[in-house]
Amino acid sequence: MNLILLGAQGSGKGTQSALLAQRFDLEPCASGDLLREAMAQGTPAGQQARPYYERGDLVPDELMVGMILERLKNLTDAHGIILDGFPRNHVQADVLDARLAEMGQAIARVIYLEVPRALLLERLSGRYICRAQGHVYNIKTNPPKTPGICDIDGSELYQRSDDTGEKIQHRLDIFFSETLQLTDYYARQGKLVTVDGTQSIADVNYAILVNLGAA
Ligand code: G5P
Ligand code: MG
Repeated sequence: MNLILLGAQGSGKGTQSALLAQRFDLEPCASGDLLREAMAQGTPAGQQARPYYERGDLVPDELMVGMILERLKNLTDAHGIILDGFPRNHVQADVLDARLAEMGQAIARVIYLEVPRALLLERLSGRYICRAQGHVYNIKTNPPKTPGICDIDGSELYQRSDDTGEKIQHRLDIFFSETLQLTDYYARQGKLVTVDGTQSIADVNYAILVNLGAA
């Protein structure tokens, strides 16, 4: 089973991706995590992506698509993938469909986490991420047991460089003007499932499982 998590910045893609990957033994593939890793390692792709990332703009398609196609090479019949943050526009969605078809694979379901803009802003300004593996916390709704330290691997928690006021607004503008159109694209394919993403993390997860026929 191959899944896509579609949703605005702060809708809970990363949070639900971790839960679903564990539940269904899927390979998590988060485009933002790939970029942050590449930037931290200073690879050529990371260096090219950095200015776009820091502005909150989409990284050019050819760069992003190249990184994702590389990851798809690990995909086998036995072990599906869960995509978080990719695709974000029609070019990316078309490339993904074409590549999967060449591999005799397809996307099974696209889960759209629907959350209103005001709540997204609140969530992102309270978000902290762990340095080692990107585990996600929220100072108000999902705090770590020890402030500043990841419960799971003990590494330091930090705020992302693109989680500041103006950049958050800019990223959300791009989502609502560009990426949201993909809900129509996948609805036409009969693959779209819309879930109310305003609930607790556990309730959102349960709603997804119900929609996948796995609850
Ligand atoms: P990213 O890294 O993909 P965004 O901006 O798309 O980043 P983001 O911000 O990572 O998405 P998310 O993963 O949807 O949001 O949200 P999350 O981290 O799980 O949760 C946010 C907060 O809400 C947390 O504090 C969490 O605890 C809380 N929370 C989560 N779920 C729930 C819930 O159900 N209930 C409650 N109450 N709270 C919850 O992309 C970064 C940049 O990389 C580039 C772009 O520059 C982009 O800006 N990029 C691409 N460029 C081109 N093409 C692509 N495909 C690209 N992908 C990335
Ligand atoms: Mg994320």
